[in-house]
Amino acid sequence: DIYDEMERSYPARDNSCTITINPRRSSHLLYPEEHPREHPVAMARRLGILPGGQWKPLNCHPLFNVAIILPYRNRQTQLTIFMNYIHPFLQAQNLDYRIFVIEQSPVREFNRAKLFNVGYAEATKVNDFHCFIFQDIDLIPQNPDNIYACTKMPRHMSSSVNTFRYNLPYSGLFGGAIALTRKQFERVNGFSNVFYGWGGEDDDFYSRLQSKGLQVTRFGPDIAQYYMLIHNKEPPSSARFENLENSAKRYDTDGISNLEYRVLNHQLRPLYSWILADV
Ligand code: NGS
Repeated sequence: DIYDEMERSYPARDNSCTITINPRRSSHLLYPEEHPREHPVAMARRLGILPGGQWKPLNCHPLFNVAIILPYRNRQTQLTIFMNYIHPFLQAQNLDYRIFVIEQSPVREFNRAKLFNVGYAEATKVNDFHCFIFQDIDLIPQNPDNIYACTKMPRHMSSSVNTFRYNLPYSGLFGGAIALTRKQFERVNGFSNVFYGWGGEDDDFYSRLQSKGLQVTRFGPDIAQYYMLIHNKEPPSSARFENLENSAKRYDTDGISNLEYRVLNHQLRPLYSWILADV
């Protein structure tokens, strides 16, 4: 039972929100690109979302407290599609959540992993989040039972993606969308900061989990289904294999322990908290 694997953020009490997990229910969402888009201000008002993309249920006590961290640069259309889709999805799960978009300033190659670390650090400054979801904005969860909260072990949430014909390409894949408690994340010193350019940072993170004996959880392929928004592939970085070869030497010294960045700008936008960072 999936529910037994969940790690609650708040103790159960009278009038705790219930979340019914039904493994047979799968909404096969097709073409989220074609869903109607609403103005962010109108959407926030209609759905009762607070500035900075925060929401929690008011008629029951939520069980899960989650920060959703999205690394970002230059993908406005995808961001719009993602936000239109994800708020109703998260509200249906009765989560106490807040969405952070961490945008990398121009010029240097994209550093997905370091942006996750920045998201963790900035989110932690504003609230004592119990659970973190780190995910790419091109991934749309298709099954409403794929609960956006943490499990007893770190969870690979996007193990069943349409572009891989809903198969896991390799057993150590830990990219796309993942969920970790703050404790689990801190235990491995977060992500490595050295992976500029595409590829390898997720493999490095997986090796960090293994080095601490943290087994990875995955829900079944029916539940873990994602639709990937179409975009051009990034050219892989040439440094990624070299960085991976000496991963183990950097576990304790490279991560949230030595994280350095500058916040250039930040705004509480209607559907998310926006942070522009120089990393
Ligand atoms: C591996 C990459 C990972 C990446 C995975 C899936 O080869 O970072 O492919 O990529 N590792 C290295 O490059 C060392 S995907 O097919 O989704 O674009 O996540």
